[in-house]
Amino acid sequence: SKPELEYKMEVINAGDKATDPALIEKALSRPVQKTADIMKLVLPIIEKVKKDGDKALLELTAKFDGVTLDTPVLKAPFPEDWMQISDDMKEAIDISIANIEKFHAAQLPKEKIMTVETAPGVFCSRFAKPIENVGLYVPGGTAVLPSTAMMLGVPAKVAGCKNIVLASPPARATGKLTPEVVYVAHKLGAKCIVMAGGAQAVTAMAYGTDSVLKCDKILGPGNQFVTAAKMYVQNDTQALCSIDMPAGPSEVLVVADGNADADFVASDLLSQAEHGVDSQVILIGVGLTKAKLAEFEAAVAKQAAVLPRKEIVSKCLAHSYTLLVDTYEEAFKLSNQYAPEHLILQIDDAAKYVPDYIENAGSVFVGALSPESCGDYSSGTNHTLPTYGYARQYSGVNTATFQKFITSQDVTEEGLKSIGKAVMTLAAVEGLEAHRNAVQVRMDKLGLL
Ligand code: HSO
Ligand code: ZN
Repeated sequence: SKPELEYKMEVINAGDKATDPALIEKALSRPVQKTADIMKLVLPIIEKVKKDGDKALLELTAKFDGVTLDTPVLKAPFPEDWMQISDDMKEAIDISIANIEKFHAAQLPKEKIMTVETAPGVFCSRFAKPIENVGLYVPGGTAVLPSTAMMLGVPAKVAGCKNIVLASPPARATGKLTPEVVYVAHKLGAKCIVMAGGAQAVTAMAYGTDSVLKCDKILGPGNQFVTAAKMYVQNDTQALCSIDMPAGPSEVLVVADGNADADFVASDLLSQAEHGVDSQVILIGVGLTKAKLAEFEAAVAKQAAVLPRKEIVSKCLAHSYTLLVDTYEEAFKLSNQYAPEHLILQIDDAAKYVPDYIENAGSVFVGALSPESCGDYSSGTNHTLPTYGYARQYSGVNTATFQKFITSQDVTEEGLKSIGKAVMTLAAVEGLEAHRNAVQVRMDKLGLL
């Protein structure tokens, strides 16, 4: 018989008076990613798709996904029989899209153009324009991920992107795309779905092929091959393509105190752990008694044992940590240091700490009744968030992710009087006489000098 699975997280004392800071450091460190090795495998794929376009896509989809297609692209309007889903599923998607749309529409600039008179007669403005062509990668394989299609597609639609292209590999068993993903694409008004995965899909969208529109920005999570290909095309001026952010394994940090419901805490830890063996799960316990900690641990073991993905969960928990601290301040200090993708607060008066105590996090889940699952699917916030500590400098996907902000200025005669001398003085010190002269000629003609 199989050995019993274990569902245990290592416990570390991590308050300000902790005796071993190295242990805390270890608990909060992420595994090193080896991009160089992956790049060796990905480069030939990129070269092949750049050279042979559609033909290469078809070959690679046959090789990696075991599906033989006539054309690599499914064009809108999408055939009904490719999006057969239950009414319940439709309703779930419709509700979620509506909420995501509301939240992302509220992020649009309030006015068409924002103008500030910085000095008398100097009018500086800023306005937003959508990125024209965007490529959204929706992973396939064993997972079905319509939520990813929603989280990337809805803000793109709200921002007003002209062409939304999706890419997702067809399922080995059916030779077709996930019907839920096709339904979402239909609701988004997507132009087409590239039926390919991995680096080949990213390459096709970055450079374009006969049937795939070249995209200006490529977004979406994926395995190491997808990430490597995104990094490559972002750095290739020939592709002239940007990406959303570097992606690593998903992660959660739960802060829980003695009054937290052990079943709720356990359920949040496990919903992260089931994502994958490399998922990062951290629990920070604030002022827990021994008995309360034991209650948390028992709830984790009990819920985990009946999960379909318990093998994954067990492996994930084996490299996960519970950090014990005495105060909320200590908890937030550690959390800000870790910069989690998801931060869940199951503490008294959780709302009181938002936003003042939070410096680094992708998205925050406030209070006992706000599980990460709500944000993963239906509440309206985006689930494409910075991982790997990038929450220190990156935001999650939002409406501005799909926009450029363009500035403009309108300088009047009064404006030249205001700043002309400063401009000429700075141009002179930089030795840029033509710059200085561009102001001088104008001021001369106006009789300002
Ligand atoms: N928690 C994942 C998103 C997701 N969860 C998709 C379920 N489906 C990363 O934020
Ligand atoms: Zn999730």
